[in-house]
Parts: sequence; C-alpha cells; structure tokens
Amino acid sequence: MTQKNKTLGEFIIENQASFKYTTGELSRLINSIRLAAKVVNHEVNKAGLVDIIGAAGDVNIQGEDQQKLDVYANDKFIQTLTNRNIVCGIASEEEDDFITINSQDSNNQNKYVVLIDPLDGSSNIDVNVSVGTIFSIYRRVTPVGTPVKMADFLQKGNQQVAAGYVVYGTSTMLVYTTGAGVNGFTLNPAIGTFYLSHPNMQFPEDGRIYSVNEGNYIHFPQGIKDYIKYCQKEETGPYTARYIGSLVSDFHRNMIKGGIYLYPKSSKNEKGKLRLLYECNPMAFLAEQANGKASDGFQRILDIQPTELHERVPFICGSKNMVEKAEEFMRNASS
Ligand code: AHM
Ligand code: MG
Repeated sequence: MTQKNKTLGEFIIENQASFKYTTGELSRLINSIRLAAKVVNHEVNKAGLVDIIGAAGDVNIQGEDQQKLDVYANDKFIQTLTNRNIVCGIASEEEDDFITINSQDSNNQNKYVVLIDPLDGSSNIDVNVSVGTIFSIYRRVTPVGTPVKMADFLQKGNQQVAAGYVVYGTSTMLVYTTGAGVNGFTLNPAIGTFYLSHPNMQFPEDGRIYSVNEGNYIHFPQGIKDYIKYCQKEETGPYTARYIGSLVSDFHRNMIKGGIYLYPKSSKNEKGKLRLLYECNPMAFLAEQANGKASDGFQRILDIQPTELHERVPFICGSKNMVEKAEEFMRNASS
C-alpha cells in the first residue's frame, strides 16, 4: 500500500507505537475527533440548504453572538468525547467554564484533557466560506482518580501531546500532530473516510503571502505597521495579501504555499483577539512541527504561561523567516 492510500484509521494504529505513552488512549481520542469531524462536516455542508444559519440567540463569554452551527459543533465534539469515555475534562470556546467528565466506567482513570474551538471563523458560515475546528490535547497534571482542576487546562503550549484542526473547505481535511511532524488527511465524502493526502507537511522557510486584517491598520503597534509596509515595498516583491478571516484556512494555505498570519494587538484590542489556549497554542504546535514559527511578537507562543481559560494573545505565525522578520520590526519599534 502506498503512503497515500492509507486511511486515517490505519495511520493512527501504525503510529501508535511511536508515541511515548503507548496505552492506545490517545489513539482512541483522535479517533473520536475524527468521528465528530465527520458529523460536523455533514452539517456544515448542509448549512446553505436548511435554516440552520443565523444567531442561536445566545451570547458566548467573549460577548459574541453564537450561530447555530457553533452550538451544534460544540455539542457534537463534547458529546463524542464524553460518550467514548476518553477524556477527564474539556474546555471549549463556547463554554464559560471547563467541563469535568466523571466517568464511573473508567474509575476516573482518563488522563487527557481537550481544549477546543469547535467552529472557528464562524462569521464565514452564512457566506459559504471555509470554517474550521481547532483542538489541543494535554495529559492532566493533577492525579488521576480526582476531578480535573483549572491547572490541568492552564498548561504551557509546550506541554501539548497532540493538536490539530479540521478545515471544512472545498474538501474537508483533518491535519494533526502528536509531536512527530504534521500529517494531513482528506475526507472522501462518498465513503466517509479520511485518506492520508498530505504526509509530513512543512512550511516553506520563506513565503510571499501575508494575512492580516488591514482594516485595523491604524490601531496596530508601530512594529506591525512597519512590517506591513515592508511586505508592500517594491524591493520586497511586493508580497500578496490573502486574508480569509478563518484562522484555520489562512494557516492551511500559508503552510502549503509559504506565508505569515498576523493578529496583533491594537489600540482597540489590548491583547489581540485570538485565544491562547484553543486557537494559538494548537496552531503554534502545528507550525513548529511543520518547520514554521509562532510568536506574540516578542516570545514563543508555546512558552507563555496561561493564567485564564479564555485569555487572548497577539499572534504571528507562519514561515520561519517571515515570522523572524516581523519580530525584528517589533523589537526595533519598541527599542
Ligand atoms: P471566532 O473564534 O469568533 O471565529 O474568531 C476567530 C477568527 C479567526 O478564525 C480569524 O482569523 C479572525 O477571528 C478574524 O477576525 P477579524 O474579523 O477581526 O479579522
Ligand atoms: Mg475561534
């Protein structure tokens, strides 16, 4: 069998042995994410057909309107992870607090916590533009057999054991890492199977695409303004601007073609917009595993000690040389 004919299920089993804690639990966890992704994909693809789009009426902890598909995706991921009795806790963008899973069957022996953004880029749902799911997985730090605590979720990104995303795009892909490179799987919707389509994904060292919401330009820090001007200079190229407004899709394109994604802080948004725990950390882990880089402008994202479940952080991520250049502009502007 060639690499490319391999299904995600087969890949997970074959690679289980290379993971340092080989109990099979992490494999089961990724399998359940695979299942939930298929269910959510089915619903996302129906979004234009049925009256599922529009605000559900609730407002999440960030004060944003929830759309029905966000709620649906949140429920499906939580349900799947809970039913399969794999994790001891879940934190989600759509839930104010983390969820404790007390499973009697396993005698509370489950070791993993999952942090998830069930449907990121949700402002794109009603306009038929790609959205995604982002997930991050840690081993708990508190003793098994006891309920999970906040400390299990507030771990530095460098402690992640796995992370990934699903992009519901022209085709649906699941891309993930367990710390041994990044692999991408494409869903064949006819038979509902993910196939290994992008083995060992790597950011090109350099790129020519920059992705940023330039509508916020006047509110950006000087270093970011200077970097954007550098991207636009005749001598530099100029670079191409591509901004979907869906982190997963912008990241995915940049990883394949070479590019940089920036969501800086601004005078409107002192800490930026993106959430450290279930948006930036998993993307940063994937970026590093794919030879890219992720920074808040001054330090490595994965080394930041989180203090709150829903905290935000400025985010610069992509091809290594491009991120380093942006950091250089940030340093120069602040010195
Ligand atoms: P969300 O979690 O509310 O969907 O917000 C996250 C999204 C990212 O996917 C995207 O890159 C960014 O917000 C776009 O924000 P903006 O519209 O401010 O450019
Ligand atoms: Mg989000």
